Order: sequence, then structure tokens, then C-alpha cells
Amino acid sequence: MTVRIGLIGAGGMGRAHLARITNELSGGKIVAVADINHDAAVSAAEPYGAKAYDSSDELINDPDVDAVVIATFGKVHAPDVIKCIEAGKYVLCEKPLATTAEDCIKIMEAEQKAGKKLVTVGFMRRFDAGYNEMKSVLDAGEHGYAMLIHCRHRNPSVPENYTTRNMIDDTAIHEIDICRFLLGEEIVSVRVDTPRSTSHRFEHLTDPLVLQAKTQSGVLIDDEINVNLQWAYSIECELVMETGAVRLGDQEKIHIRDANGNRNAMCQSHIDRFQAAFNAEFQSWINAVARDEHTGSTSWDGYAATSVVDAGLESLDNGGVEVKVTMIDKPAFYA
Ligand code: ISE
Repeated sequence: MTVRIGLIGAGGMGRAHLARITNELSGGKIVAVADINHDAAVSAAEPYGAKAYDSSDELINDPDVDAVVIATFGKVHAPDVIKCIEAGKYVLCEKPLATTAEDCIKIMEAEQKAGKKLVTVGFMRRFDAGYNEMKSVLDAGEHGYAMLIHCRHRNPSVPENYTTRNMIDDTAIHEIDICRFLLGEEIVSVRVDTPRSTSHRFEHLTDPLVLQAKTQSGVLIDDEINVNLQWAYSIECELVMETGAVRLGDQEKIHIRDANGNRNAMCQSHIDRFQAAFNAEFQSWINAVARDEHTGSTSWDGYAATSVVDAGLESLDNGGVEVKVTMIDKPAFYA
């Protein structure tokens, strides 16, 4: 079966997904694109012979659309995700699932009413080979249990409309999710510190930040969020167990050795660094939809990440105090 896919949101990320589904993956076909900017919808849809819609409602209700990818801004995700659920369609929604915990709860309620897991959140790192190997090493248990995770999330630069809050709700949200994935437990408290800022930032930013989080079993996570590095997109992660540590590779393809030293090229964007993970995520989703099954992170994962983000933002607003993460009990549906 070919899965007929509709995309909502024809920005850079959405277009990258259109290209991967068409050129790099199998089993999926782009049949419709919706964007409130009519010209953007038309120009994104045209190369794929897809229909262009100005409204997400039309796309979700189109009987030719089997499943939906949402790549709009986080603030407008919730109503579209709920409409997809009500239409009985699988939906892969870019992170964050929603920008408030209340909206994530509404999504979970709609999904439970539908009686079927239909929502996958675009936490693509769960499909990254390196993180999966790290998880296998931890789960094998040979080195004891996890005690610490050291993370670095470094972007070369960010646009002027990016805010200090985005360092948590748009950037660190990836570490929040991947640490939950690696450890298989929830984060219970968060604090955010503000070291000296780089001169390479827009004046309104406080950059870098350091987010520290504690999990149910007491694992301490530290995350350097540093978004005006200038020289690379660099993601690091080291998980420290009792008798060993496992570190994420740099994913370098080659090393050059010459009179200037031994070096490898650095990635410059998340699309570059996580290309293989995005492809694996989307291929897995297309295959699962064709089998009428769910894959990847759930609405619960989206809710948990947003709840931790909320605590992080509260800490940022209150001078770095430790803030408890408040969450509802996990519904059995997501066990
Ligand atoms: C962006 O939205 C992403 O998802 C990237 O993975 C992250 O590195 C970047 O900071 C975000 O703005």
C-alpha cells in the first residue's frame, strides 16, 4: 500500500520532509500541502503534483489523504492534531506536540477517545543510530546503572526572532526527550542557570544557558544550550554509568590528516546532523501507517517534554531556582 500523505506547513522543515519522502524513502506519496500562505502551499505542492490548500481543515478532511505530517509552529499544532485524531488519521507532528501541557492533555484525551494511538511526535533523535547504541549499552546492564548524562546542544547561530525561552522550548526539548528515552524514566525537577553571555548573540538573548534536570531515580542531567557558536552545529552526549561511560560519536564521515593536524568536517545544521535519523523516523512512520500501527514517541512523550519545558521556563524566570515538574498520572493507554 502507498501511504498518501498530506503536509501542513510549507516552511523549510516541511519542504525538507516533502523531499525526503519523495526522493529518499519508499512507500509514501505526497498528495496535498496546506499552508495559510497560499503561494507557499502552491509552490511546495507543484513539484510533487500535489493539491494545494489554504486551510489545514481541507487537507485533513480530504479523503485522498491517508496520513498527515504537521510542520507548522508549535503554537498552532494542537487543533490540527486533534482534528487528525477525530478524522481517524495517523499524524506525525513536529516537536513540540503543543506549547502548553493543557493542550497536550486535550490531545491525549482525544486519542484515548479514538481508542487508538495515532500521534507520533517528531523527536527524530530516537531514530539516531548513536543514541540507540548508547541505549543498548545502558540496557545491557554490564556497566551498572546510569548516574549522570552530560549534554551539549550547540547551534552555529539563530535568527533574530529566536528568544531565550526558545533555548528551552525549541532547543533543549530534544535533550529532555532523548534523556527520557535513554533512561526510560521521567524528569522530576529542573533548574536553569545563566552563565556569562557570548558577544556573538542578538542583544535580547541570554546565551548560553545550562539546564540541569533530575530524574525519578536520581540521575542528574546537565545540558549546555549554546546557540551562537559560530563554528558548527554540535551535539554531544555522555552517559555515565557505575563502571563505564558511553559517549555519542560526532557522526563524522572522514578525517583529514595533513600538516595542519587531524580533523573532520563539522555539521552546520540539524538537518545535516540528523539527516539519517529524520529519514529513519519517516520511513518507520510510513511503514507503520501502512500496517495500521503506531511508531515512535507518543502523545505522552510530547506531554512529558512540554511539562519539563514549563518547569525549565519557570526556573529561568525565577533566577535559576529548582522547579518541580508537575504531571498527571500516566494513563494506562500509554503504558
Ligand atoms: C530547531 O527547531 C531544532 O529542532 C534543532 O534540532 C535544534 O538544534 C535547534 O536549536 C532548534 O531551533
